[in-house]
Amino acid sequence: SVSAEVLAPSGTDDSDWKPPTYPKTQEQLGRLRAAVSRNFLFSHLDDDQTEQVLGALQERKIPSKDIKVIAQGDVGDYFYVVETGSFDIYVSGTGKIEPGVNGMGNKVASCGPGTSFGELALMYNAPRAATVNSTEPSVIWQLDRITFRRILMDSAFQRRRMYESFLDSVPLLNTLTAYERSKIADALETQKMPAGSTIIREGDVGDHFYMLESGTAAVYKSGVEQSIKSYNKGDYFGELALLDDKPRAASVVAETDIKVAMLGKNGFQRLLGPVESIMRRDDPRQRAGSAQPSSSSARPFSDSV
Ligand code: 1OR
Repeated sequence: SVSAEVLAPSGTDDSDWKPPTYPKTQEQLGRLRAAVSRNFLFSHLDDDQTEQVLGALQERKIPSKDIKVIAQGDVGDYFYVVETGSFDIYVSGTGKIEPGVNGMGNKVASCGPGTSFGELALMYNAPRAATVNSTEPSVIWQLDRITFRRILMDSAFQRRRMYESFLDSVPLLNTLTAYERSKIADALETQKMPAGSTIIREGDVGDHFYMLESGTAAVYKSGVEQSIKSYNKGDYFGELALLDDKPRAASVVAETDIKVAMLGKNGFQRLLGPVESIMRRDDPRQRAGSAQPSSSSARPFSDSV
């Protein structure tokens, strides 16, 4: 039963547990590998774990729009990865006005290829927190709750916990929901660097966005001797090159030993869309430009990277 399984600490009396394996054609396996390669929850698995999870995933075709794959309040049975198609997510009982007659509540998010849903109920042994409804014919892959908990959850759970208080303290992210911040946690990598390291080099192609977890960093621009700005815990940098597909506008150097949380370009685009306008507003050149288009406030150099 669900409760007995929850009480059994993993790896004790069930050492002979094996994940189920569903045979797949080469063609299916190819599609599945492509779908999970875009999902951050899978990126921390080792080769063995990846093979076990791929074996345990089952293809499910959703033939049309308006199929409820998950109904809010139900018991959680599967975790899902989207291969093709798209889904809308609804939460009811939020206290906000709930328009429409579908009884599903307010739409809170949409998800498409490479994303996943249905992890919360399995992680927290809670009822389904939302309803997930197809908006077109789709293909998804489902993973049973036991395999999810045994293989995928530990790392995801730890990462969400580990980053929770840090992400709560980043001002840029405070308009996001806790759920959106946990999705960011799934995608972050922490890197430690000694004092003096160059984190970003002016002129390089930008492939990561950074948030400073500890220590301080300084910004330098070629031709200017002194640092033009410094960053402290909770500050972010490296967004401009990603937002506008431009080379790095300045260098960022660690002043002390530092820890940075890095988000790749794909995750940046997928997860930080809702705060793009805040990042652009934080950029002093944009502020100067929009407030006083032809005044003397334009700076001789950028102090954002
Ligand atoms: P689940 O197992 O509870 C429903 O089944 C799934 O919808 C849930 O896991 C998540 O994977 C997904 N709040 C709750 N669940 C959400 C949300 C969400 N977005 C996606 N799911 N949001 C907060 C709404 C107040 C939306 C945040 C953008």
